[in-house]
Amino acid sequence: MSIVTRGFRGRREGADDRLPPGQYLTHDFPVLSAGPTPVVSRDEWTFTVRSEGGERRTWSWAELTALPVEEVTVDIHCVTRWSRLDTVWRGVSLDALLEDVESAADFALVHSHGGYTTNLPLEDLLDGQAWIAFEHDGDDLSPEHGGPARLLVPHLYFWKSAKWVSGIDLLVQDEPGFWEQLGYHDYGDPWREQRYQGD
Ligand SMILES: Nc1nc2c(c(=O)[nH]1)N[C@H]1C(S)=C(S)[C@@H](COP(=O)(O)O)O[C@H]1N2
Ligand SMILES: [Mo]
Repeated sequence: MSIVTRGFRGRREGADDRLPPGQYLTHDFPVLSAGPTPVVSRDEWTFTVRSEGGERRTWSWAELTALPVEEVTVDIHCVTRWSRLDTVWRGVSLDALLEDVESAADFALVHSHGGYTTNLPLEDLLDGQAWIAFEHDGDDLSPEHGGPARLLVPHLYFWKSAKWVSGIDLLVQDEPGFWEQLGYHDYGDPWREQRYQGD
């Protein structure tokens, strides 16, 4: 006789614990872009932070890659329900970039070549939570995945990880980005399933 009680199955280690509600696991790397892939070379690439007072700080490719480069292994979750585990990236943390930017702003609006935008609280870009990433799984980031460089903010739904990132505006007041204006959640925490406004 076997007595199987649901409560005694124990906690399974592995993928199940790492999948937020409503997500499924995928091993390929889907491309999700709201428009055509902009062509930006490393030579012409720049990244500009504009503070709430209008002060600007711009980094060239050489200046970006002269900063400490970190390798991170993270899980990513798209609002269309696919998740990938243990994706490997190399890039520069936003902590390093924002270190000597003076700001009292609470919000950030991220801009991309091609016009895409997305918003998030500034604190979600800090403390080792966000990177400007330019390598993925050991290769230069391909154009369709956001190369030369994209934002990587893995703790929020992946639409916050702006591809072809060109800059960040630091704002006193929150401003919705591209998907956020179209009804997606302002914050987008996958573990709280914040897909749409009101979730
Ligand atoms: N510039 C830009 N960034 C973007 C998008 C986009 O359309 N344009 N799509 C977002 C969405 S919805 C997702 S899920 C991820 C997809 O990244 P991937 O194409 O590398 O999988 O990029 C995000 N960043
Ligand atoms: Mo997405």
